[in-house]
Formats: sequence, structure tokens, C-alpha cells
Amino acid sequence: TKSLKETIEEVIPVKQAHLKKLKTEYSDVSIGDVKVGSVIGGMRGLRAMLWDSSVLDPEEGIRFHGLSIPDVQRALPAAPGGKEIIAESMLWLLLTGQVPSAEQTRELSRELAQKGNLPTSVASLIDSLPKTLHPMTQLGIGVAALNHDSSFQAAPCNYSKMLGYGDNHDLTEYLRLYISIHGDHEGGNASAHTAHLVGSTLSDPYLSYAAALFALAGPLHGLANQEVLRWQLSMLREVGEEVSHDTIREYLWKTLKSGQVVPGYGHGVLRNPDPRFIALQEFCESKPELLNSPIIQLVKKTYEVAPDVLKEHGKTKNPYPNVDAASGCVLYHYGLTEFKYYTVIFGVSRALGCVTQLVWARALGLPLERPKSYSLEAIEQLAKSG
Ligand code: FCX
Repeated sequence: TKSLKETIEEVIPVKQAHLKKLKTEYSDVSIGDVKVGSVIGGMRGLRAMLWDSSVLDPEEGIRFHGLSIPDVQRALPAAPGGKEIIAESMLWLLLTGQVPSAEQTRELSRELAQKGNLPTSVASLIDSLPKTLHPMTQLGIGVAALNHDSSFQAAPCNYSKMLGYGDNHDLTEYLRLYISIHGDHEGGNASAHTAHLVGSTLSDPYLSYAAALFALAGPLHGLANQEVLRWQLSMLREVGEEVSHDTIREYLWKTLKSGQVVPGYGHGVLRNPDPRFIALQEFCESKPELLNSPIIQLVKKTYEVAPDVLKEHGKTKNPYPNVDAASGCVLYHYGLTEFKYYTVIFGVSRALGCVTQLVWARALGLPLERPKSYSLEAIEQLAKSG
């Protein structure tokens, strides 16, 4: 059977030819307007990036090379003894657009594990950092320092064991699913786009991915992951054990009236419940132990109330949960209670999409990214004349 490298070597010329065709035949064709609203509104909705591995539809959520989350759950090989998709098979799909066989997946796992040793200099560097430094900052510094011995590798395989939860089969399965579905979310989100932008300067993949991690560390992006748990637990402390829909509703209004956003709800693109949230909820529903967990019940009850409250509040374009609304609760239930660490798991997952894009950017010879910027006055002039 073919290795990942051999498979990519076959796919690259096909994609290169496709890119060449687009360049020759369509370079002058417009595929959308640039509205002033997009330029001053964080480029929302602007059709301006090439990203082949995944596409985010506002209504139905993410698809990886055309496959929805339930599709990949059916099609991609799981780990031996497990049911959930694993990072290695997702990486294969993202990189090649093809579903690997179980044997190809195992071979890739073996290869990644063999190459996964951390240089002692990087281990000492991380050990020398203050223990109170946010884990995302530590991860970013560690990844950037790996550039010293750069021949790029990812090592997501024994993560559960490394965290000290290797004996917990359910948590291992949860991490497999978590890592796979957090891997890629098309190109425009802040972390993926940062990796792409930095990579477009031909910066080393370690540095490009480290930059992406620092984008993920913001509260409007991956840090929401830790904020959700903090917020749900303070709700629990305030309303007590007898949580009802009414008490949750009151707490939601209190959050909103204090000018805060409801963490884990809303999205820059999605306009429906995030299918990644649904997949994690379904995982919980398949395990009686999780169904009885107070924190998982709270997340579920909040979901039953929050969309209506957010609709009544009337600001957010998407009153539904994103993946961060659910992702921390299972970790918390199993005793991984260091919230600050949650975004690190998201960060480790995001390596899949960032690395995929960096490989393709090189294979297709994509150029330095350099959009044009304008001053407020110039935008007004352009709007008036156009
Ligand atoms: N609670 C309260 N208000 C919200 C809200 C929420 N969850 N989500 C959006 N709004 C508000 C915005 O603050 C904005 O208010 P303004 O007009 O006073 O500035 C208004 O609704 C319109 O925002 P909208 O266009 O719907 O959303 P944006 O694209 O600007 O922002 C994020 C999207 C995700 C940043 C926003 O919904 C948010 O802050 N959510 C909470 C944080 C969160 O969960 N982030 C994780 C997102 C994601 F899944 C990830 O990257 O990990």
C-alpha cells in the first residue's frame, strides 16, 4: 500500500495543473464584490483565499474535502479498539483528499510516533518558563523553538497518555474525535489564516504554526474554550444545584446585561448550531456516565435556553452554540480541570489544518500574501466614486 508521501506525490501534479488552468483561463474573472462593509468589518465574507482542504457552509457547517462530520465518522479508520476517527486519518484526508485504509493510517501513526521526540533543549526551555505562564504561550514558544531542528513533524498520537489519562478509554476516544474535528475549519479563521499568511513569507512551518497558536489564544477564537467552562461553573455556583431553565435564562441575561458575550455562542460564519458541537453532544449521549454528569447536563440545558435568549437580545447573527460550548465539559468531567489547558488541545488539533495548508502552499507555489489596504478617507472616496 502507498505511504502518505507517495500518495501526496501523486496528488500534487493534478492540483498544480488545476491551479494553472484557473490562472490561464480565469485570472480576470470577478467572483465577488469588495464592499466597504467587508473592508471595515474584518473582511467578513470576502472571497479572497484559496483553501482546498475544507469549506465552511453557514447553514450546515464544515465539510472536509466534501465530507461532513457524520460522513468522516463513517468513512475514516478509527484506532484499534476504538470507534472515533483519529488525527492521523484526518490528516491523511486533509492532505490528500482521499480516505486512507486502516493499514495506511497505522503506518502513519507509527511514523509520527517515531519522529515525535522532543529535543532536550526545547524540553528544558519549556521547563524554565514560569509555571503561571499561560499554557498557550508555552505551547507557542515550544513550537517556535522546534524550528531550530526543523524537519517538520506532528505527533498527536499518544496525547491521552501524555496527559496522564492513557487508561481512560472513553476520554481517549473523546480526544480522538475532538482533535480530528478541530483540525481544519477552512482558511479564513484567525489561526488558519495566520499560519497561511506567515507561511506565505516562506517562514518555517514551526514559526508559521506558532504564529497561528497565538491567534488561537484570543478570547474571541480558541480561548472561548476555557471561558465557557469558567462561565458555566460560575453559573452553577450562583444558581446552585437545582438548575432550571428559568435560572439559566436569568443568568444568561445577567451576563448579557453586564456587557459580556455568552462564551461558546455565535460565530463569524455559521448560522446554525455548529456540527462539531452536535458531534461532541452525540458522543456524550452515547455514554451513560457522561449523560449523568452535572456539568454535561448543564451545557445541554444551557443549549436548550440560550438560542432564544440570544435571539431576544437581538445582536448576534448566530444565536447557536459553536464547538467551544461543549468541548471542555467532557475534559472537566474526567478530571482535566485546568481550564487554561483546553485551548492547548484545540491548538494541537489545529496543526492538522495549518500543516496541510503549508504543504499545499509550497506544492502549488502560492505567492506572498499582500492585500491592498486603504485609509478611511480613501475608502470614502472610493465608495463615493464607485
Ligand atoms: N453573546 C453576546 N453577544 C454576541 C455574541 C454572544 N455569544 N456573539 C456575537 N455577539 C454580538 C457581537 O459582540 C456584536 O455586537 P456589537 O454589534 O455590539 O459589536 C454583534 O453580536 C454582532 O456580532 P456577529 O456578527 O454575530 O459576530 P462576529 O462575527 O462579530 O463575532 C464571535 C463572532 C465568535 C467572535 C462572537 O459570536 C463571540 O464573541 N462569541 C463568543 C466567543 C466565542 O464563543 N468564540 C469562539 C468562536 C469559535 F468557535 C472559535 O473560533 O473557536
